[in-house]
Amino acid sequence: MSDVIDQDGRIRSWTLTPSTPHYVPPAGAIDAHCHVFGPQADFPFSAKAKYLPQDAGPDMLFALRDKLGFARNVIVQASCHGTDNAATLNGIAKSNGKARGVAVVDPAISDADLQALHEGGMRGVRFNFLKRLVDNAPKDKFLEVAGRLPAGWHVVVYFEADILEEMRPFLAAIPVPVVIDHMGRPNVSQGPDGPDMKAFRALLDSRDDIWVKTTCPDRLDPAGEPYADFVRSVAPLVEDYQDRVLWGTDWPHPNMEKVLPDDGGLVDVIPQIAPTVELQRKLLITNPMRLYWPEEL
Ligand code: 0GY
Repeated sequence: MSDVIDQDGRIRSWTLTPSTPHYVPPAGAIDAHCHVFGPQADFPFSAKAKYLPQDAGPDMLFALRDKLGFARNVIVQASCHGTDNAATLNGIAKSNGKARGVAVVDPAISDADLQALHEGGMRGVRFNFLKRLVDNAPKDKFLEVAGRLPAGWHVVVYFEADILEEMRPFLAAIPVPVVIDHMGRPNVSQGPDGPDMKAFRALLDSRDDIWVKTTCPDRLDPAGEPYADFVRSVAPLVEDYQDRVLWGTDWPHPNMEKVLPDDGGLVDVIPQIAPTVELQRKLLITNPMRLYWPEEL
């Protein structure tokens, strides 16, 4: 048994000792991509889960939020919970209005159940195309449900750079705003003008309501801190698409158990990809508020 695997074989993919970041986020900053796992006694994992993590519930998430200097969270339903959004809804409910969420749904979900998710604080659905995380990604059914989402919702799409070209017609057909997770996972070692970033910019240029999470240096830059390749590839993107970028910790970092990212170190990447106060305000407050708390603007 290793330090990160418990006696039931459940994995811990987050550090127990995150550093306090040097960078202090502006008041009201939003961690716009994080998850909760369980607690499994109340919210068991899906029978189809591709990984089985240890509990990382809302109390832990909110303690980290406070330690890192954030005010709110956007909790994205993790694939290990399948299409039962109860754990994510529980996190939102426990947040005192400081969290909203993105659901994962069976495309056959009823309109009434979508509305119930809205009332529980969900503001979008996520379509996951990573074969290591989900068995099926039925584009036709995804488009059908995307056409009947509650007003103001968006679609979050998770895919990797090698399928960007084949994703284009599908992404073009989504009838609501689109948010791309982790920039579609480009190879950041190619730099800001490399083929992956070029292709991703072409996608952003194809419609003005595609947003992007400039997240996951830990996943995208295997060299680790200070994530130099990530910074040099992503800073120009934040500058050029400054009204459509979001940022998040990705805590509890599903499937990252081999190298546990230091969450404080991730926060310290922010001023490197968004070097001005104005860019930081957009990235951490204005942009996520527009998607998740528009009624407060
Ligand atoms: C992420 C990335 C991953 C996992 C999930 O829902 C999930 O299980 O999103 C991953 O393994 O790349 O955004 O958390």
